[in-house]
Amino acid sequence: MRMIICTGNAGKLREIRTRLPEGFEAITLVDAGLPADLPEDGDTLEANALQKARYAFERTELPCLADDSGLEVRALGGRPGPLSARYAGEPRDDEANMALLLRELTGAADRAARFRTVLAWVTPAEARLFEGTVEGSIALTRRGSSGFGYDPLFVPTGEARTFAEMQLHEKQAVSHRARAMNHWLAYLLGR
Ligand code: ITT
Repeated sequence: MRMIICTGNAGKLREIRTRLPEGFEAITLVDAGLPADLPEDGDTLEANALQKARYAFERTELPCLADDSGLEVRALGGRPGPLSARYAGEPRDDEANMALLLRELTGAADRAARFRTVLAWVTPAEARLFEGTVEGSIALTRRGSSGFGYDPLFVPTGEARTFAEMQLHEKQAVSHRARAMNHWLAYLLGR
């Protein structure tokens, strides 16, 4: 099946690509002649994921998979959530986002957080959403150099290491994105 992975984020692209089964030919937004940074002006991960997948589908008529993800920190009332990419403002900057998060949690006893991914799958036949979450906590300092985004700060429950201290396959065993992909794949392959 030829499809588009509707993300401009190289880290997401890699994680999604490595989980695609045989027979899937996934092209990028740029391969499809579309902008890498698609509009996302919704208030929720669901709205943003659908907006990105629909944008690409309406212009290509190819099956489109889009991912919107957010970090929900309990002591911050669920922020930054859908605003995770631009938490510290424009231009988007992972380092500035992590610095702001550490600043906001200075002295916080409760560092619990959850990563959530919503995948939108839009085809000529349907539009569907699939969700995956992972519970964890925010480390006191950045640790590790693999992964992307907030990975140096996110420690999944039951682990001592951050996602950025893990190998890709270890992150994929528990991550929000991998779990959302499991639901998508079960739906697609189980039919
Ligand atoms: P697209 O919209 O092009 O897919 P994006 O980076 O804008 O890419 P989001 O709007 O979903 O994606 O932004 C989510 C933010 O959370 C952004 O800063 C990401 O780098 C970060 N993020 C998403 N998944 C992550 C993960 O698995 N580990 C660490 N950070 C992640």
